[in-house]
Order: sequence, then C-alpha cells, then structure tokens
Amino acid sequence: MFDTYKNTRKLYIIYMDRKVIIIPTYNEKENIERIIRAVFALEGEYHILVIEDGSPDGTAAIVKRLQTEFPERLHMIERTGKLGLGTAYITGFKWAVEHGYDYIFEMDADFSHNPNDVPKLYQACKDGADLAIGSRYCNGISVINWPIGRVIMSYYASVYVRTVLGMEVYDTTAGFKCYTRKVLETLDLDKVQMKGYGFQIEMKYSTFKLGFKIKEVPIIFVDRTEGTSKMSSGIFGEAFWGVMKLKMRKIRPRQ
Ligand SMILES: Nc1nc2c(ncn2[C@@H]2O[C@H](COP(=O)(O)OP(=O)(O)O)[C@@H](O)[C@H]2O)c(=O)[nH]1
Ligand SMILES: [Mg+2]
Repeated sequence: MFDTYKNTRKLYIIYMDRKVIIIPTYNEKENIERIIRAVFALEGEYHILVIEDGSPDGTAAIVKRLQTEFPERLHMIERTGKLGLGTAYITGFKWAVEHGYDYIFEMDADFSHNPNDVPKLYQACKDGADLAIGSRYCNGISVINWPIGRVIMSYYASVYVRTVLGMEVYDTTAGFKCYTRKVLETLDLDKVQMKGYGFQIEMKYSTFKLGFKIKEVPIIFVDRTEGTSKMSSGIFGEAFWGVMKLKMRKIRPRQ
C-alpha cells in the first residue's frame, strides 16, 4: 500500500505496512459484526480475513453485508463445513502471504482477545520480534471468567508443553498472535498436523525451532459472554500426545 504526496519540490512515496487479522468463525452471529467494527475502529488500516466454515447461524450473511460497507478491507473465505481451527488458519496464512501482507494476526471472534491489544502485538514485531504472542501466563495469570478448572488445566498444559519441548514460551496454546510474513513464508504450512490447541503449540514450536525470535506480550483474556465455545475435550488428548510426537520430529523449513 503506497501513499503519495507532493510538495512543490519532491515526490514522497511512503510504504505502509500491510496488516491483516485472520478471524476464524463458526456460529458467531452474536459477535462478528461488533468485532469487525472494533478492528476497523483501530488506527493503522488493519484488514480482516474471516474464515467462515458454513455456520448454520448465518454468520456469513452478516459478513457479506458488512463487505458492502468495507469493500477494500473486509475479506472472507467460505468453506463447506466445520473443518477445524488449524486448517482455517493455514488457509488464511496462505491467502495472506499470496496477497502480500507483512503482518498476519490470529484472533478469535468472541472478544476473548481484546481488539485494542492488536497494536501492542504489532509494536512487538516492529521492535524486532518475528512472532508476538498475546500471553495470559507471562505476567502471573490473567484470565477472567473461565471456570477455575479450565484455568488450571490451561496453565498446567502450558507448563507441560514448555517443559517437554524446552521452549521459553509461557502461553503455549495462545491463539492471539502476530506473525511477520517471513515466518509464514519459511514454515512448511502443508506439514502442520495438529488441530485445535495442538495447532497453536505446533506453530509456536516450529517458529522457535527455525530460529525465529518470539516475544510474549501480556494480555488479559476474558471468556466469551456471547455464543458458545466450539472446543471439544478431544482437542486436549490430541495436544497431550501430539507434544510428545512433536518433540521427536525434525522441523524443516519449506523447500
Ligand atoms: N472457521 C472455523 N472457526 C472455528 C472452528 N472452531 C472454532 N472456531 C472459531 O475459533 C475461535 C475460537 O473458538 P472458541 O469456540 O471460542 O474456543 P475457546 O475460546 O477455546 O472456547 C472462535 O472465533 C470460533 O468461532 C472451526 O472449526 N472453523
Ligand atoms: Mg473463545
């Protein structure tokens, strides 16, 4: 994206970073319009890519209506059914790289991730991180309204992952992130195997193993107040065994 302006003597061309926030959705009709408007209210020309998995509640129709209001900035890929968070993000990453974005974010639709924290993640990357993570556990525990059992499970899952994988990341399952383009160009996205929380762990570990710089930025995570969670308990099992397998694997960049 280029802005040009002239004064009498010189022509200035300013390159502005291209930034896109990928939001995966499944039945988010209560949240989607508000979250889109909240992102577009931020300073800094963020774009949005919604990965919509055929939500029966009509989420896609809401996005289409908003696309007439934000034709340049609001994008959507519709898939045929609930195909999972991992493949939703992989689809989004490939699209973002093909479309020339420099900073590529992951964010949930349900306001657990505060859109006002987006600029902090961006800034961390501008300050030298290759991947910035919005972290619940790098500064005590900052989770609001989750049942205590879920907080404990999530926190100790992160301790387990950090210990097994030897990776200095406190919130290993976090899904609020900013990737610089070079990370997503380097990772072999077709080799990512895990879904759900496992997907988040695998992406961080691959980024770490390929030598990229990771920075955690403290955020406050708030449980959703609208709509329902789509995560199932099977996702935990996958993450538990998947971490062991991940440890054995050789992580290679894309050929
Ligand atoms: N496209 C797509 N989005 C999904 C799928 N599962 C969950 N999501 C979205 O991923 C985000 C996180 O899911 P959520 O149910 O809030 O998980 P939780 O916060 O871990 O309970 C939300 O924006 C969901 O709408 C899926 O299978 N496909
Ligand atoms: Mg959620």
